[in-house]
Amino acid sequence: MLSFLCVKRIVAMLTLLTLMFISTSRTLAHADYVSSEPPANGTVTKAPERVVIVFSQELKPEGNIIRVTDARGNQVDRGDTTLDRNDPNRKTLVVSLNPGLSDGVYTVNWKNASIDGHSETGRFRFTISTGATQAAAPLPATSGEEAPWLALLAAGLGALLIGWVLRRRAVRPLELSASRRWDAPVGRSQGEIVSDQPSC
Ligand SMILES: [Cu+2]
Repeated sequence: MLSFLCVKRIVAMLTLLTLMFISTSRTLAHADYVSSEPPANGTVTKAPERVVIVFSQELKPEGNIIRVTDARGNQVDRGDTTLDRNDPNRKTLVVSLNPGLSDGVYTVNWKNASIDGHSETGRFRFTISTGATQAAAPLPATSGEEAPWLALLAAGLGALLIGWVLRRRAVRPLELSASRRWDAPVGRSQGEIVSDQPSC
């Protein structure tokens, strides 16, 4: 049976939890990066004409910027960052790029202005690789004198690594069982403490 005091406690607890939930969801509600085209850390095989970034929250029409630079730091976007008109939810930014960008790594820096007044910044990279770069990529063959030393060095390092891995494997089962043994009672005792408390 629930006493009057008990009901009061439950109501207070629920109110507190609700307030906590509301405050957390508010602070978490920024316009964060969700996805982009080209994707972050992705490689495209054709020079893109624009960079599109989707965020988690509606953005203001002003105060957003996407800046795209090449490996030397030169700006390659056209400075025309806008809300993407194709997105009725106003969560998408778009900027156009100089035509015919060459193969390489590009950096995207962005700053947005969320409808809630918050501003977030971030950056990511993408790579353009049309195949022209790949043809130039193969490393020059090592000379006949260097190769044996390199092979010996690699073999030595490999042996060391294998030895280390084998030793780790021999030790690990003990570590694991020990940690399991320690983990289980802790979890159980915490549960006991909670359930041992008088219900009100
Ligand atoms: Cu916010």
